[in-house]
Amino acid sequence: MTLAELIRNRGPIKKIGVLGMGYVGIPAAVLFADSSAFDFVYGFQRDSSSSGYKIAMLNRGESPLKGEEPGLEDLLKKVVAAKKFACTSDFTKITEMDAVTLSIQTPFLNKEDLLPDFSALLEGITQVGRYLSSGMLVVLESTITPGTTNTVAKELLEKESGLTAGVDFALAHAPERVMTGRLLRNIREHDRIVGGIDPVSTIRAAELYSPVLTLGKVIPMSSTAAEVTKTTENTFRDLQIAAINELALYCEAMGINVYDVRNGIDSLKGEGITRALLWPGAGVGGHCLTKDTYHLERGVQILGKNLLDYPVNEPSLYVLARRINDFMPTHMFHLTLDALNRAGRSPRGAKVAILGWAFLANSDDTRNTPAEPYRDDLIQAGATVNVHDPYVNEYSGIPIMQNLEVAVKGVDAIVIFTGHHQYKNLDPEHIRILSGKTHPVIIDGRNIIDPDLFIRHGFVYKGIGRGDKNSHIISK
Ligand code: SAJ
Repeated sequence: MTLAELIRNRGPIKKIGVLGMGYVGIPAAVLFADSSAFDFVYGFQRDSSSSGYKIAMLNRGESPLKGEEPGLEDLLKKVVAAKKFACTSDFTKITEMDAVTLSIQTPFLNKEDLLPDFSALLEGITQVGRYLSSGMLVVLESTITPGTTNTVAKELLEKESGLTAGVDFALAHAPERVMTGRLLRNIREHDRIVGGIDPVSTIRAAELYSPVLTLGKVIPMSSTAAEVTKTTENTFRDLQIAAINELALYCEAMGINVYDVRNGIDSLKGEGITRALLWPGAGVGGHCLTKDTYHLERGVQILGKNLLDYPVNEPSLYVLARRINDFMPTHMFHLTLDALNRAGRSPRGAKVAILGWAFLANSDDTRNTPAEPYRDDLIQAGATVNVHDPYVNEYSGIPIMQNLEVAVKGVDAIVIFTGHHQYKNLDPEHIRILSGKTHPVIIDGRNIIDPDLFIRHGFVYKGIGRGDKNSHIISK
């Protein structure tokens, strides 16, 4: 019997399992459960010491995600009350599912050697393989090195189940495209890349995602093309950010305002002129842009081995972009040293308040936050550092303050690392009094404050890309 016949006999997808209750898995599971096309959704979560708490929370209809996620909590309460969604650590229930998706983190172990840490993903795939039944669909939503679905994942599923992909079960890659703060909207409204290892798998996976799409549509392709699409869209975003970050560094050196230049460039409109100018800043964090370039690089090394025609001894443009973006926290440190010096202070013994620990504005997501290497540099230089963030409750080994006044009390410098809306209306006079300094330092890593306002109140100001202000005269 062919896979198409097996799937026809099994009938439409009714029961879905989602492995990995995080920023990707939770909204996906809730939207599947809320769709009238499906009967029931299990969220599968390991009952581990670090994340086992999520199981009880989710079954109470409470979201473990702390940042602002419009609509998620209400929808979760609705599907739990309707008994269409439950979270469990009993992976044997996978056998009952028609389709299983995996949304598990795929960080990099070593970026230099392009070595990813697939341990959590492989453990998840092993669990699915153990309880796989014929005619089932398996979908990888995690961002992975191109070629992974049709090799590593396929082989492990076949080894664990004794079944054959493309014959006994369907297998596809349908990468997530969500951003914290708009998880539900992104899943509903973004087009969905769906890449099967064969056309039958692609069609079955399209059947899974179509019911939850409102504005978005399914874009079918092969699993490898889907993997390259996902890793490349993040690599290109990182490249665009690196381009404007480099311009910001140039503008500082030339004494001009990068935002004037950006507005100028952006004004050239008209047919065929596309310009995706992004925003310079204190650094690029998160779980995606900081690693997907390396997945793409690894993919071409594996799939394009000895076939790639590229300028000899020239670095990858994409990896260079990563290095420029990874440099921005160091640049923030250099700006801080220079400003402290202008205020007659050295970093040794200085007190600094970092405003914003999350990598993204108005979120609680601290993965690969660019503020951490900056804090490390400050401490290395002998400074003491307070960290404030309205959304982040805790972070391993670093106390996070929720009270802004306490965080800036008695400090020599205030350094904005995340563009949370709470920081947009900082009152310079109030902050200056709390600091107890005549010329406190303020470093704006996200261009959210008005430099002139703070300069008028005696601050020593520095901003990313603000060559027009960074050597301002210090007001008496
Ligand atoms: N950043 C800048 N300048 C910008 C935009 C972002 O410095 O103009 C910084 C942010 O401050 C942050 C980092 O880059 O530290 C990443 O920000 P992001 O807005 O890219 O947020 P992510 O990483 O959560 O979302 C990206 C998105 N990818 C694309 O738009 C191509 C999202 O659509 C993906 O779903 C997500 O990666 C992912 O999960 O892959």
